[in-house]
Formats: sequence, C-alpha cells, structure tokens
Amino acid sequence: MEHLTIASDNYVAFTFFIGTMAMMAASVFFFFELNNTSPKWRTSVLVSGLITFIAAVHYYYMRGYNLETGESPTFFRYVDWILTVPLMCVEFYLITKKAGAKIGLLWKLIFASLVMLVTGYIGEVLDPLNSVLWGVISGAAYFYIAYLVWFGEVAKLSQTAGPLVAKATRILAWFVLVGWAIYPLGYILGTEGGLFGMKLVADKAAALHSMDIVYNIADAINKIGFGLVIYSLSRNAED
Ligand SMILES: *C/C=C(C)/C=C/C=C(C)/C=C/C1=C(C)CCCC1(C)C
Repeated sequence: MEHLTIASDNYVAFTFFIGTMAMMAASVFFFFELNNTSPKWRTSVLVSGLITFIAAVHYYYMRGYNLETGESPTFFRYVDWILTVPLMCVEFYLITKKAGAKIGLLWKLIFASLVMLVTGYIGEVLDPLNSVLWGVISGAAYFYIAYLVWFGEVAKLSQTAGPLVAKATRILAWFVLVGWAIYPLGYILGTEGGLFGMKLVADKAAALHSMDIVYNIADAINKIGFGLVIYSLSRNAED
C-alpha cells in the first residue's frame, strides 16, 4: 500500500490534502462566527460555511480517490460544483434581497448555474466528441451569470443597497469573471473534442494532473475568498 502515502514530490495529492484542510478550517471559522454575526447577515455567513463545508467533504473524498487511483476525480468535482455554485448564487440573492431582489432572480441564477454545469458535464464526460457544442451552451449560461452580476439585476440592486453592498457585489463579480474562468480553461484544455483537445500537449496525463493543481488552488480562492468577502461585509455593514 505504498502508493497510499503522499510522496514528497506528489503535488497533486498534496494540494488535495491542503485543500481539504483549508476548506475544513474555513467552515469551522464561518460556523463559529455565526454567534458574533448580526441576525441580518447570519444566513449569508451560514451559506459561506455551507459552501466550504460541502467542498471539505468532497475534498476529503477526492484526496483519497486521487491517492488510490492516481486519477482526476472529475465526477466528484462536478458533484461538488452542482451543490456549491448554486449556493454562491444564493449569496448574490441574499445580499441584494434587502434592496428588493425578488425570488425570481434567485431562480434565474440557480437555473443558469445548473445549465452551465450539466451541459459542461455532458461535454466533458458523456459526449466529449461534441464538447465544443456543449462548451458553448455552458459558456452562454456562464456569461449570463456574469452579465447579471456585472450589469444586470444583481448589479443594479446592489447599487441601491448602499456603498458597502455595492462594493462587496463588485468584488464577488470579479470572482465570477476571473476566478471562475479557470474552469472553462481547464475544460478547453482537457476534453477530447474540445478546442485544443490536449493536442497542444504531448503528455496528456501530466497535463490533466497540472489541471488538478490549478483547480485545487482556484477552488480554495473561489470558495474561501468568496465567503470572506461576505464575512467582511457582515462585519462592516450596519444592521
Ligand atoms: C467552487 C466551484 C466553482 C466556483 C466552480 C465553477 C465552475 C464553472 C464556472 C464551470 C464552468 C464551465 C464552463 C463555463 C464551460 C465549460 C464547462 C464548465 C462546467 C467547466
């Protein structure tokens, strides 16, 4: 069972390990801080903790999966995303709700995120030969979310919710535009029928492993960082 310990040069396994730890620590932090959070912001901070907690459980599993098989846990990444990305959409709804966001906005965001992830999974795993088509549909849903948070309803409502909410929404919008863009890049690089389909790289297995490292770092920034923006809003905004 030699391969079940992390070799000191196994950076993929190492980032899965440290990702697990970081997500766990962040969850404990958000959950324990709930007691010090004003009731108005409590649900938002709770959702931050749920996002990192769901990720922690997946990372714990993916860490073991990767160590035992040496493979990329693509399926479990998507299970994680399909739970955590809609919850990030819930965060946008919760912070603009005080400025009058309607439940319809929440459903639009959740629906777009589900379209983005389901079509992405089809293109990456089930129908990779048509991954360009699926990637375009997924990308359209992604841009729709980016549009809503940069210029659409979310952006407009946040402007009327006071400068702190407007500022936090703008930072979260940067997460969506830049932080989330890592994932489609990995898709383009990794899928058979994708734009590049790994034809650019000689060693496909090594390339997929470096994608895992990039995803692991991106996830930590996108999930913990996102939660910390909400947390700091909950500290600074008046009740
Ligand atoms: C914590 C996990 C996050 C924030 C995951 C986000 C995932 C995406 C924004 C994925 C987007 C994709 C596309 C826009 C096109 C290709 C397929 C996907 C699913 C990788």
